[in-house]
Amino acid sequence: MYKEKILNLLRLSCSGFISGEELARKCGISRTMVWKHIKTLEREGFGIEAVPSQGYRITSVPDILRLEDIRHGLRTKAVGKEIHFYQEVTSTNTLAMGLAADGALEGTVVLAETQTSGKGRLGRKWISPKRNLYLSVVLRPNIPMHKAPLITLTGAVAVVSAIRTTCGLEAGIKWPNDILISGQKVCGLLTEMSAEQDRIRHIVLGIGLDVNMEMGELPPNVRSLSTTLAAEAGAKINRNALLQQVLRDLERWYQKFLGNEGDVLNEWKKLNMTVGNRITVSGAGEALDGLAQGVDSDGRLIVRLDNGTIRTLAAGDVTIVKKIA
Ligand code: BT5
Repeated sequence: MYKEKILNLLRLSCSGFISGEELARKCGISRTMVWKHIKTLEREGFGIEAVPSQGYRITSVPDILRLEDIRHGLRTKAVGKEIHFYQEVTSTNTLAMGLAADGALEGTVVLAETQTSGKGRLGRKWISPKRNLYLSVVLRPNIPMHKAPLITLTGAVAVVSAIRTTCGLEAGIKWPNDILISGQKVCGLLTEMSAEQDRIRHIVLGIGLDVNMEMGELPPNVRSLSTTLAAEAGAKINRNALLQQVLRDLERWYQKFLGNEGDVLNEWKKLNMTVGNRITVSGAGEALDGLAQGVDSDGRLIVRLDNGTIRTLAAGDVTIVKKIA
């Protein structure tokens, strides 16, 4: 508790330096205790400069996820109120599905530094090196099952918004679940649900966001199609701040979705990079070639095939063959 207070005071200090005496007074502890907490912070990876007669100041923060930093100033009502944080899990989605089945509250988050069996769609793998973001959020929307794909679209809109706010980068959405920057994948979303008849019990929205890893940590075939926020921004990203923004934007867009799903669809249409282009869709039976015409009110992709037939697809892997201005 004192360690966190000292950290906050160091961060807030406008002159850069804050004396050991002032830290001790503000925390109501001895200067020796202040010194001990400073040493602990250094062991956790904070760079702290100590200058006689001036005091302490932070010179660098470690690239670690810290619950205290994520919770501090988060100000959401539900999303991220409860966060289960692990250094390593099999898959945050698998854990979140288990928690949800056991009655976890809406907005509960499972967060991990790394995953040993990160999941993509259709049994594919999500490679999960450290220094990225892997999280899953439990949601309990009162919607019919056929509307569930809209949760993926809502998540994508929220993540794009958070990327813009935190990193100043423009990202786009490739239907149904990819977020791209400069045409390269930077994030994948995986929505899983439990339902009985047409009633949704719970949905887990999983988000894998490539942030600060080295590109060399991905195998060449995946690397050639991907990027990271740090690579695009040209600087390391503060993952705690980014995650906070993802949680805030998710809550905001999820509430909009519950109020009027049309708001989410309109925003999604502005951000999407699929509609209006010639595409090939695979993974949904035979490969289809055609023009992506739009998405319907359930988030399904409407494709006009070359023979003029209209197909509405609930799932698939899209390759953009030709951009039509
Ligand atoms: C996805 O599947 O894009 C959904 C990924 C969801 C991952 C999150 S992480 C937190 C939560 N817990 C989980 O277990 N999963 C979710 P899909 O569209 O099927 O894309 C999978 C493909 O993306 C793979 O076959 C690779 O080609 C590629 N890929 C794998 N790891 C990647 C990475 N780290 N960055 C970019 N592309 C990757």
